[in-house]
Amino acid sequence: MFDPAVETLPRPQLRALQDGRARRLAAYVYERVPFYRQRMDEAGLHPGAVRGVADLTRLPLTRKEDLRASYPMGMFAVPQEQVLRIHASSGTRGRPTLVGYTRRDLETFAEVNARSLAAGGARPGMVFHNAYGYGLFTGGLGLHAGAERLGMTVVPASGGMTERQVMLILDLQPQIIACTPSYAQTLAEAFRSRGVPPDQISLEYGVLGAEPWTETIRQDVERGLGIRATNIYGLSEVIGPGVANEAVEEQDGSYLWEDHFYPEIVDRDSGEPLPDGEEGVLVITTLTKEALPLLRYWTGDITSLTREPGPGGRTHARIGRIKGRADDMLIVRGVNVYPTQIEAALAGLAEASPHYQLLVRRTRTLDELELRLELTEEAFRAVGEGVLADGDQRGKRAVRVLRDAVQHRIREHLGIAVEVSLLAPGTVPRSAGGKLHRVVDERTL
Ligand code: DLL
Repeated sequence: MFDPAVETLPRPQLRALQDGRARRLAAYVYERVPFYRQRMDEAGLHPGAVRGVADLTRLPLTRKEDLRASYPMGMFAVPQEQVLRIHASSGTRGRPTLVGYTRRDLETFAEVNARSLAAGGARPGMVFHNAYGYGLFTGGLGLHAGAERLGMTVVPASGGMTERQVMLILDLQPQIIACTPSYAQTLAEAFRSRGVPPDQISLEYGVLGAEPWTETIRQDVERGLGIRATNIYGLSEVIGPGVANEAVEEQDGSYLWEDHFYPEIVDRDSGEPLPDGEEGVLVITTLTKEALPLLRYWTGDITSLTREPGPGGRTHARIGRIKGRADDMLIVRGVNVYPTQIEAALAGLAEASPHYQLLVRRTRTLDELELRLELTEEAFRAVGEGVLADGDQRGKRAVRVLRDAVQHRIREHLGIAVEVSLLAPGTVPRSAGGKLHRVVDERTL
């Protein structure tokens, strides 16, 4: 552990720490952020009346629109001269959301990433290959700072230029890598096509996140790179990467560093708080941030939370895998579908590779969902080649059987019909370095 005293702090003490910080936060934002002063006045919550985090839950949620409305820096709590760095969220539509960091915020950013990396297997002295993008995106610089804080040798590879990344990894022999899970898949394929087997790749650990992924993808990259992978979570508005990460020896939920970030799970429709274990939207209050403190920020990410201490002694809450984003949920003929549910439905189907794309389109009034699923090399050799080369009847029958099996699984799991196209290995788009978008919703294009 990077900071055992804090990471294993007994829950009553952790709560007392949070309560003290919540009191200070309430006074801080009331004085410095007009948006929050107004909200607190409207809720009849004077800062002096805040005794702890529980009182803050009387305030309404803060949403991305609130940050957008005050673009670029209207919600900052410090003058620009005290802002040492700006990052931006990776919004695909319209203006990005800007976030700022004071000197102390940058220290916090480094600290939570050092903790997250250490939980993921990192140790001082290791070589760290950082393939998250450097720039306005928080991934590269955030993990960079964490790795330096921990005392590793950082290789700031950034995203993309896969051949150069492969060469750097072979030459510098890093023990740990950080990148998106989809880019880890791209790298694994690059090693495979160079004829480098996993046991000749020096990497031992992968700290992967920034996009939704599944156990199937975890197995794929663990086998392909010969690593053990943990699920790091974060978002720019809250700080960037390092809000939460799994412990590599557990791989059972990501510890959310509660001395800095207070989590709640709320109902996606009503916004009402939900009990531990129930699935809803993660809402976070930043307890220590100076430049851009956020109270009850709606992350949009669907997950559940447990406060049961982990087997390794860490006491902070753990979040489960992010199932998807509340606003990315597909509604297909009235049925709610998260892409990760499709993956879950296919888990264990030997012929299915972890590479797929989902296309949603509307023909006249009906929504149609097409799953374009890549076959594994073995399945392709066994059933696919004949058909995709447009010949062989036996191949065709075998493909039909397989397609039916996929459709059946999806109907069983999700209750919807889906059109299935089986594709040859290597044909579905791969990550070129950053986040991969597996869903193409033609209805919104
Ligand atoms: O993606 C920060 C980050 C960088 C996290 C590197 C982890 C590693 P944004 O670009 O603002 O920040 O995007 C944040 O990405 O709200 C989630 O929807 C998604 N996301 C982040 N981590 C995970 C994860 C960074 N482990 C948005 N699993 C979040 C699923 C994730 N989704």
